[in-house]
Amino acid sequence: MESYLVWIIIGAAVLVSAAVVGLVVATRRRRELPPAEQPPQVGAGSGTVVEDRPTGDVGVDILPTEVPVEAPTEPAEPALDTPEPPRSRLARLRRRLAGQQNALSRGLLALLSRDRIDEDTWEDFEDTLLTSDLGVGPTTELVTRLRQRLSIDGVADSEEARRVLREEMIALVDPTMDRSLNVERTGDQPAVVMVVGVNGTGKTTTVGKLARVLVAEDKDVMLGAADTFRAAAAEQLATWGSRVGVPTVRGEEGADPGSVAFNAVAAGIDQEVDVVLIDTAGRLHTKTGLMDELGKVKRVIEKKAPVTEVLLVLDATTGQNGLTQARIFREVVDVTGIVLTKLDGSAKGGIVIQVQRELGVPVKLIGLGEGVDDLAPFDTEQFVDALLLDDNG
Ligand SMILES: Nc1nc2c(ncn2[C@@H]2O[C@H](COP(=O)(O)OP(=O)(O)OP(=O)(O)O)[C@@H](O)[C@H]2O)c(=O)[nH]1
Ligand SMILES: [Mg+2]
Repeated sequence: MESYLVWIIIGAAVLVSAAVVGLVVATRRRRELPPAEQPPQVGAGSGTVVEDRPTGDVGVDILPTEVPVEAPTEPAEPALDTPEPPRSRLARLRRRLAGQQNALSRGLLALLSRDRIDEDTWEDFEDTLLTSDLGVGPTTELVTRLRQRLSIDGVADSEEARRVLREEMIALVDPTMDRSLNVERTGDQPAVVMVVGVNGTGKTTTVGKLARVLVAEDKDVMLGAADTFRAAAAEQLATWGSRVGVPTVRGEEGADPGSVAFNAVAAGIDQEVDVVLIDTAGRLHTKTGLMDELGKVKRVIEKKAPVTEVLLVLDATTGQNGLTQARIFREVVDVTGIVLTKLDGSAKGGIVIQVQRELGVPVKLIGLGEGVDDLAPFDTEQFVDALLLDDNG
């Protein structure tokens, strides 16, 4: 009986000491823990974070009318070399489209090299157009027009057929569309270009290359890093900035994109630049939809100056997917021009025609590679010529 009591006492002692040890460890841990995570704060100046407003729910109406803006990060060293002129850029497009032996070009050549075009040939041709991302509507239209013209006039030779085809392709791409960029200063306000698109399409790269083109045209340019999804995004843009010799306004990772864009435009007005280029995110931290956020960024900017151009960047290699994205973006930000990137890759040129049809918005710029000069203004005739290029072209 006594030993039973002894065991009870020992057991109780063990329990009490375990509880005490547990308590001590827990208290220590709590002391070591960092303070609970704060909501990301809004930067009110370039490169700075001023803890005055929470990010998650920044409404357009609570933005201050005047935000103190610090001097943007000055580029480390200005670009000294001169950008490649557009004409030779387009010559490179010709080579690249030809180099990849794209299906459209080959299909067209096959068609043109026949002496007589029979039903099977037309069908093959139609298939080729469809697999080149031309889309059903434009394909049917093109084939119908060609059949009409070639049967009425007869095909004298393949040169003649090529000429007719060239004309019809140009008509499809539509040379009447205004492809100029609205990048002129008006009064005391800079032009503001917003660059939008899903992640990875080439927005940041396009902003960098475009800045270089504008600098070459003697324009003063300011960049705004409104992609605050990750710190590396602002860094990537600032690197482009220093590469081409223009300043970049940025906020901290997680800062409110609208606020950074607003600050960039404010700095652009203060410093009397000609063009402010705003890079935006393809993804977000907050639960707000990307589209809502972009609409908000645009409205916030417009408290300072009108957005003169909204460029939607689409990766040409994504085909149909890109079209779906385009439709969604058009709804919220009133896209004024398309930048079709990665045309140097496995892209099929027909997407140019389809995307313009779909949106009623012209392709204004094309991306031809990752280099600084790999952006060219879109030129209908040159583009069609590049598509129709044969090995001797
Ligand atoms: N081949 C080729 N690559 C390109 C072109 N444009 C952009 N890229 C590459 O595509 C990748 C993504 O480009 P980014 O400019 O970072 O794309 P982004 O849209 O800003 O991406 P997020 O910031 O993540 O939304 C990079 O590796 C670029 O070098 C192009 O015209 N041709
Ligand atoms: Mg980017």
